[in-house]
Parts: sequence; C-alpha cells; structure tokens
Amino acid sequence: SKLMDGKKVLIMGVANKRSIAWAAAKALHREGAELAFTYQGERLAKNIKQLVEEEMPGSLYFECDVTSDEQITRAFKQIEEKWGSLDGLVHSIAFAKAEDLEGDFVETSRDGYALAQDISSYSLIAVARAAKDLMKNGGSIVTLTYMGAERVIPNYNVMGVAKAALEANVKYLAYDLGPSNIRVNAISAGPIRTLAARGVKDFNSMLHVVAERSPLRRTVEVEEVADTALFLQSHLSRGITGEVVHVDGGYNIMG
Ligand code: 0WD
Repeated sequence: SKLMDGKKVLIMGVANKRSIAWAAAKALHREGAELAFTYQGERLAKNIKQLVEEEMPGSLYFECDVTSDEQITRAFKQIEEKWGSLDGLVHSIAFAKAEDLEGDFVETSRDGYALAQDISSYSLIAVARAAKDLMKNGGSIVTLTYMGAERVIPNYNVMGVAKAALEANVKYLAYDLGPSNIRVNAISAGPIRTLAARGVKDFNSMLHVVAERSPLRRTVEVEEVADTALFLQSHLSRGITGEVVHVDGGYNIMG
C-alpha cells in the first residue's frame, strides 16, 4: 500500500510543469493520492488540461482566481459535488507587481501592498475556510513561503512582508483548525527557477549565494520541496502543525 492511498488532495497554483505545485502533485500522485487542481484563469486552462491529461488522467481541474470569493466558493462546491470530502490542500500561490519586486521597499504603493497581501497571504485564510467544511476526517493544509519573511532579502520587498503575514496566518489557522484535526504548515523553500521566480530581480545571484554558503553547498531541487509537501500531507507528520519547515539546504541557519 502507498502513503496517500484513499486521500483526496486539492492542489492550487500550478502555472506550468516547473511550478512547485506540479512537483508536489507528482509526489502525491506517486504515493496514490487522488488529485484536483485549480488554476488562475483561462490563460492557464490549456496548460493544466494538457499536463493533467498527459500525466494524471482522471484528476479534476477547475478555475479559481483566489482574489474572487465567488470563484473560491464555486471551486469548492465543484469539489464537494465530485468528492464529497477533502483530505489535503496545497496552496502554492503568490503574486506581486514587478515594480514592487525591485528597488526601494519604501516606495511600495498602497495598491501594490494590498494586492500582494490579498493574493499571497489572505488567500490562505479564504481557502482554509472553504476547505474546513469538506475536511470531515481531519486534514492537512500546506503553503509555500520564503526566508524573505524572516529577514531582509534585497528586492524581495513587498513579497517578504506578505510571506511574514502568511507565516502568521499559518499559526492562527493551526490554532483555529486544530480541534477539527486539520493541520496547517508552511514549507520555506530555497530559491528554485520557476515562473514566479523570474519576477524577482537578481534571482540568479540568490541561487549562487545559496549554492556557495548553505550547509549542503548547493541549491535545492523542486523534488525535495515536493517530498516535504508529501510528508506534511501524510500521516507521518500527524503531530506537526503551525510549523514552518525550511527546505533550503540549511541556508537559513547561516549568519
Ligand atoms: O524560488 C521559488 N520559486 C520559491 C517559491 C521559493 C520559496 C517559495 N516560493 C513560493 C512562491 O512564493 C509561491 O507561493 O512557492 C509558491 C509557488 O511558486 P512557484 O512554483 O515558484 O511559481 P509559479 O509556478 O509561477 O506558481 C505561482 C502561481 C502563479 O503563477 P504566475 O507566475 O502565473 O503568477 O500562483 C498562481 C499562478 O498560477 N497565482 C494565482 N492563483 C490563483 N489566483 C493567482 C490568483 N490570483 N495569482 C497567482
């Protein structure tokens, strides 16, 4: 038998095959989970349809832009109709305007700040609320964060502040949902070349610094992040909630 046999997991945030969410889906699929996907908009519908039908036929997929309460409600209604219940949720979504991911943080606009918080931080609360009624036998919610929440990473700027809020959300949600045996955790991943990473100025030099200075003397592979997502989704992590697990080759311990 496999680690995730009989478990139903919703994956939010696949943009393409390089997405961390897609790697997490592959790890969960390998271990027998049934999967559903939500994607941001019509722009991504073709990508998702193709990926799912080629590699995970039978998986469900629905549109869900997390800035829209209506779309969140509709997506979870569709999941309820198809599945009746849910065991896991992987939230792998973030966004900030390009102009807010470089230069002086002090120049962050009110709009840019609100947008980054809405998509990258508030959305976890919104989807946790929608998921909790479906997680009738308990569940596991996993989100993706970055060390820019804990310390200043030049250019990460407004996203660092959004990730700090996201990590606080993880703790408050873990407390709220604990009595329902729903666990809420974050993975703080080291830098990985994805679509979202392309938006961060000087991303390549971040990769170099990690490869040079981290205890493992290398950057992390997306599969390593995915296997941690699998662990946090599985019964192996049943005693862990409200935690931020660093999957960064140990980089965060360095002074
Ligand atoms: O180095 C990295 N790549 C790291 C990423 C290090 C540490 C953490 N992370 C985080 C990101 O901040 C994000 O929370 O991992 C998560 C996944 O990011 P990713 O896999 O690196 O990037 P990507 O494949 O682009 O997936 C993020 C997706 C969006 O992609 P684009 O690039 O098209 O914006 O988040 C989704 C979208 O698919 N997304 C939304 N989904 C629903 N509604 C929305 C939205 N409004 N906005 C963005």
